[in-house]
Amino acid sequence: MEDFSQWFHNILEEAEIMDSRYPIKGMSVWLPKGFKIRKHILRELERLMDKDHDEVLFPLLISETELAKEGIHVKGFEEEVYWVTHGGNKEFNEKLAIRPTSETAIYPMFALWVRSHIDLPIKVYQTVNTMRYETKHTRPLIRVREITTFTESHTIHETYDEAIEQVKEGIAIYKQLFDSLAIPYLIHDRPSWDKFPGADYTFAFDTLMKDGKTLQIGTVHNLGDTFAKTFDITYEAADGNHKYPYQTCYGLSDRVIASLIAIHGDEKGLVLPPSIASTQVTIIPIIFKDGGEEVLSKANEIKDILEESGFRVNVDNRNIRPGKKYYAWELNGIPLRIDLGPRDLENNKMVIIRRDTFTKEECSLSEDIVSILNSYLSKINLNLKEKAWNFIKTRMIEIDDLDKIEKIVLDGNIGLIKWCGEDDCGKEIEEKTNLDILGKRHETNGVCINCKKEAKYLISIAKTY
Ligand code: A5A
Ligand code: MG
Ligand code: ZN
Repeated sequence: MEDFSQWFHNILEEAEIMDSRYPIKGMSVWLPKGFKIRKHILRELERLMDKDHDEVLFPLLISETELAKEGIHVKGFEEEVYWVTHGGNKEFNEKLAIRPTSETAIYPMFALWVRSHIDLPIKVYQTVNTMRYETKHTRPLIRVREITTFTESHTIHETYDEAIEQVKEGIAIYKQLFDSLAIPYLIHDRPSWDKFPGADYTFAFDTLMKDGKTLQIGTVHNLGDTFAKTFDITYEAADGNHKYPYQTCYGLSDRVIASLIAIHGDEKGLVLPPSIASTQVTIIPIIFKDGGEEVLSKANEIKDILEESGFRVNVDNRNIRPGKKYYAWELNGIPLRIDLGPRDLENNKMVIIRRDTFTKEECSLSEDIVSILNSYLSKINLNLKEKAWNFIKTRMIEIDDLDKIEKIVLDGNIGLIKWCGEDDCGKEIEEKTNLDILGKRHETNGVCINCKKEAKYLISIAKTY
């Protein structure tokens, strides 16, 4: 892709996903087509979350006292907080923070809710907007100052082991979500200097944009008992002792939607995975002067059959040229198009066109249309997944010479290097290469690429958004 940034900007506008002309930096408007994509993704995420979490909704504002309680946490966010200082003309005695994330909104309430071990575990999530005064270059969906689709989970457990397990469950849920969206990801154990402020450790999901820069699309944190101690959350254990519980939190944002659009889209527009396409099949009746009614009624008949089996179908019977309809189908990324004209009817067939490959195939109208179209949708899903995973896999390159890292990564790759595990050495690698360490992938041996001491981990290094 020549210029990914420009392409991304254009597609949001042309496919009517977002209007980024809103007159405040870092904030955009969701347009109907974009909102539908958002809705289908959220629906899938909620389906996964609801299996083992309860949905809640906390207030937008956090008192300064609560926000300031956890020292490391507030330090991590202090430059990014939006403050509400006035009610009308009256200045507040205590200013109020607009949540940059909700630990300090939720945990004072956890302190009230948690009494006994029988109250645990608690697993809640909410989808809200949060605000972060980002100073890096903002881009719609990718780095915004108002995150409009922040799905954050917060859990609380009796033991540290349970928190460790919950982190694994959070990772498993996000894997299922990304798999259903055909978004490839690498999971990294974040370096200690870049973990979530207040967490014991952080796992991040990273994906690769077409310009070779990685995007962090989700994080899962083990908070240990740090916040429990700060917010005085205690429970009475079975033995009658009062103890601090252990917590985790994990979150996703608009970036999931950004990566879905960016990874599957092409020069012609969006390419939506069938699972979240609000229209999965569009039927285009090719109507000339004669025989129009018959074609249209057949198109509607096919639509009814498909809808009955759960497909999301549309008959594009607008009074415009077929070429314009094809163009809209391409731009909007509808997985399948069915062309149906009088000739086709005579021959008892229809033509099926795939958005991902543009392959055209004829299909007899006497066949089992439902199972044929189902198999098309699975093929599309599989193809999108394979293409996207191949892209990221071919761009992971092992490097053993520090001097070569920067060039190889700036050519659009993710570098895999060996590291000793020492913070100072890791930060030095970042400085020398001008890149970011994404985190550990797994343990290894050999020598550290920088200090030449014994290596402990294979880590990824990349140019990040
Ligand atoms: N409470 C925890 C879950 C939390 O806030 N974690 S986090 O700070 O890592 O944010 C969760 C995810 O939100 C990140 O992994 C990233 O994908 C996304 N995110 C963070 N800042 C963002 C921004 N300014 N614009 C868009 N997405 C952002
Ligand atoms: Mg850094
Ligand atoms: Zn080293």
